[in-house]
Amino acid sequence: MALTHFATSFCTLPTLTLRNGSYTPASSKNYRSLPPKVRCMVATEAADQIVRRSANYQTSTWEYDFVQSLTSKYKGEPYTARTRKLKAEISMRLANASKPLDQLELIDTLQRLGLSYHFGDEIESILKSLFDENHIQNTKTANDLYATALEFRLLRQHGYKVPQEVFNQFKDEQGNFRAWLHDDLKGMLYLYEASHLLVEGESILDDARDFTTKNLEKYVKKCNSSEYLSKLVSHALELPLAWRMLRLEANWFINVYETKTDMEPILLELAKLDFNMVQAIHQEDLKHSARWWKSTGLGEKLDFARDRLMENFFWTVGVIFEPQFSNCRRMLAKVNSLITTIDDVYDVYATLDELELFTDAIVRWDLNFMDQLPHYMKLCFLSVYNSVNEMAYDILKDQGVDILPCLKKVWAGLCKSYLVEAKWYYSGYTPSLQEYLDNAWVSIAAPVILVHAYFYVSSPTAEEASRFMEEYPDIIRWSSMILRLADDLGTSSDELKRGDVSKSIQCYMYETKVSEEKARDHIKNLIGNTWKKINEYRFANPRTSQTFNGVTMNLARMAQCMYQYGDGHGVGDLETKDRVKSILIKPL
Ligand code: LA6
Ligand code: MN
Ligand code: MN
Ligand code: MN
Repeated sequence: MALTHFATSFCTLPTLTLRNGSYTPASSKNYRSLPPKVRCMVATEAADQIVRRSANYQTSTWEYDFVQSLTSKYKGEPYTARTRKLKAEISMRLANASKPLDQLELIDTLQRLGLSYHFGDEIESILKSLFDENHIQNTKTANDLYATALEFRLLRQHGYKVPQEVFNQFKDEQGNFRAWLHDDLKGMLYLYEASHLLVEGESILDDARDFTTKNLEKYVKKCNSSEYLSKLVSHALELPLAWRMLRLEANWFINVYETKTDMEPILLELAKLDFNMVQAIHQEDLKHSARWWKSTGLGEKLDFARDRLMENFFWTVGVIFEPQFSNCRRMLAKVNSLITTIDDVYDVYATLDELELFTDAIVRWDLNFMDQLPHYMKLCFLSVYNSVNEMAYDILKDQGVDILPCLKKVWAGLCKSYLVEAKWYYSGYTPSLQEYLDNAWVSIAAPVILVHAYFYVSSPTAEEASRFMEEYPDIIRWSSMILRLADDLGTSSDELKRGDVSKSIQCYMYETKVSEEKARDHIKNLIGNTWKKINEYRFANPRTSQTFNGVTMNLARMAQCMYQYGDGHGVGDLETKDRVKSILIKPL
């Protein structure tokens, strides 16, 4: 649809106000042509004459009645009894395994099958003692790349920073990986996965990542793709384990594990049973969230905005899947739905004048400001206001901490960052990549999601809560950055077509004059570098807020999942539809 917008303020370039002061553009060269027609339009205040943009989003691909009809038999006895029995047997195996490698392999399989959360304490104590006795360096594993890489990865995944130098033994005098490793496919695969747990400056792991990627790619071209190991290799090359959404990965691996010749039936049985039982809980959370979404009426009344309850709920399962966190998923489904709707208000539908008013109302958090809003914005404002106040009330009631100031602040920050982008768009300004990212890690809404989640998963003491509210941990910024960059890779082509602010790829192209392909590679590299910062953060804070650190990493993983093949969030019938089916609808 043509981009046409009317507002009195368009004739002059607006002053761009950032949170900490006023912003004056560096030079006029960063102003491109203004959005089509904006400059030559005669301004009008009459709402019925405002021609607005449209993103032409499809309606939801999921029917409300279908969602409410979901049921699962995997509830209560005898399933819980059978799970208890299987879990006890596996615990015994973990404890009685005769050598560390057997224990490590079992831990790896349990993680991949999505079962390790049942054995958290046991796994933790096994890894801790291996780390404390410096097992990886004291064992003569010079000819066993697989065993070294497996132990290295598991220890690092659990926050133990074993030194990258353990891989020096696999290099020759010239510092190259030894020639015979080329034939060690399994070792190569495990080194590839291990190398993604690197931090900035770890050149041995950087080299290992390049070396294994190249060799595994060569192998994939000539292999028989139906073999177990080949399936793992192709899958790993698409995305490493460290970056994968946990439930989807568990679902995929259970199916592959079933085809493994020496698989263990007891593990397979528990994995399937547990997956289905967890799915039954997710279905109840989903139904609850869908009833709430319907009750807001936003999906029907705001036809310009994405009606994506299912996708919004799917994100919450990516962020935290464990059964005991239903409240967190239900809360996050609301937050995500509100964010998705309001993002479209800012990016697609509203005029700049309306956006100034809406931002003001949210910043002040004041019902008195509702009078001045157009009707559709009243709906948005009041649903955010009511939902967020209610969440703050829940935490006040259950945990005795008043988090409303913190929630108000993070929502205000989001709306201010949206407004910055809207002003950039209407003034035709293209920021530098850095200037864009300083705002865009906020405008992707991940800080809102993560700040809400913090209080629902961490149950902080009053003191911890106030420390958190004073200064958010850096990991929030890194996770948000990955969500932003992945989203830009998946959505910016369509966004720019319908009319939107330049995103990271376009800012970088404009700044450095490189091709789109080069710019995309640059953004993918930034994602890799940001993961290094996340890893660093975890090694520096290994035993604190583990659940919350997991949530932040899971949000980044979920982003790489949602935007793996394009806009999996906004375009409902891409890959997302099948993924949602396999995680939320179909039992194994
Ligand atoms: C992505 O859409 C979107 F709606 C978000 C709010 C980001 C993540 C959403 C969750 C987790 P879009 P923009 C619900 O690509 O405008 O329009 O920031 O986001 O690029
Ligand atoms: Mn948007
Ligand atoms: Mn936006
Ligand atoms: Mn986007």
